[in-house]
Amino acid sequence: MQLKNDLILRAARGEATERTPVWLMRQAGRILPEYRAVRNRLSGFKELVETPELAAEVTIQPVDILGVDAAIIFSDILVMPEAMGLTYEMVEKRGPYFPQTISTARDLEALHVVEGDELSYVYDAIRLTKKELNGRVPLIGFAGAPWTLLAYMVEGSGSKTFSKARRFLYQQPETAHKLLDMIAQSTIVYLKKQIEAGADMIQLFDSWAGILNPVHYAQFSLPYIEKIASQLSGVPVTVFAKDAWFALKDMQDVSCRTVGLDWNVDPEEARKLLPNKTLQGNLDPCVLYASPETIRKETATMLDRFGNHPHIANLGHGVYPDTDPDHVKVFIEAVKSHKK
Ligand code: 1CP
Repeated sequence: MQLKNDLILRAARGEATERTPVWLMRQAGRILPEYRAVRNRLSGFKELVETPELAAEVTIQPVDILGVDAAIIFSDILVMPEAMGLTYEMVEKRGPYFPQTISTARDLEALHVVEGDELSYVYDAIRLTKKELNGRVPLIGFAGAPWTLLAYMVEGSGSKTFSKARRFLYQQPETAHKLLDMIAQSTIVYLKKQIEAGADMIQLFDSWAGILNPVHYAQFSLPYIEKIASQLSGVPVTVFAKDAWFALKDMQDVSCRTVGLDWNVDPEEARKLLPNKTLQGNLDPCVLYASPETIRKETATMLDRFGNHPHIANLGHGVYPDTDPDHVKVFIEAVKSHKK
């Protein structure tokens, strides 16, 4: 299937593009009333994730409604722990919850490295979405980075500090490495199958990168990201490690094409540290609460700071749930009409 709009793929490969491509992290489930309408008909989040027809529908909504240059498959990073044997629940208005957690080496006995079919509902959703997109824009597949998934598997839910998960690294480093390796192996299988099903691009979310100290990040996160990224071929890979400004320079050596930046990173600094990578980001999601005039001004300033460096415009993290979709459209239009 020939893509009608492949701007984001060309930017990811470092090629010059006529304009900067744009999409938003978490574009497919947080802000659109059209999403809420689908979601409210269902028993819960998991029904949506596990029903390919519905997942495809909400994946495509932001393409139709917001005009983004890529779709991201509607799923969650937590489907992976579940496929390995640790079930999650999604509690309304509170977030994920794991009835069982990992706290000792023995707990790993209940887990297995996935063979792939555990997550066939994701590949079915990708195949269906590709068909329905009919080449309009590329489709991004994704997974959580091993450290971020371990954090949820040990902690059992979201947390401000993830102190149980960090404590685990100090008290049981060998078990942590064993678990990280199981997650990495599972993720390689999973992402290869996403690519086979039609994902045009892959993003790894290391959402809790920034709570590790630099030494732990180099020991417990980066090697597993590299292990995954180096095994994926044929499509460009993006690594988004939130708040890991201290590891930016190390990303130069990771086998990915694009590095995602949060809004704490100075684009000009990132350009110097990562001369051979495409950069993605990094507008503060709170800019979208401002007036249209301010959104246009801030977006132009951000784009100018990336200059001629290969760039994919995005926010510095997921769009916040109470953002006005009309303000998101102002951001997208501002990127599209910007003169390089
Ligand atoms: O039904 C609902 O509306 C529940 C809210 C929701 C949604 C829409 C959750 C619960 N997950 C999702 C979908 C989701 N999650 C997508 C799909 C598409 C999209 O929204 O565009 C993606 C890419 C994710 C990825 C994800 N899930 C991350 C990484 C990205 C990031 O924001 O840092 C993380 C950390 C999660 C865990 C998760 N899932 C849901 C919540 C509330 C959370 C965060 C919990 C916490 O704060 O620890």
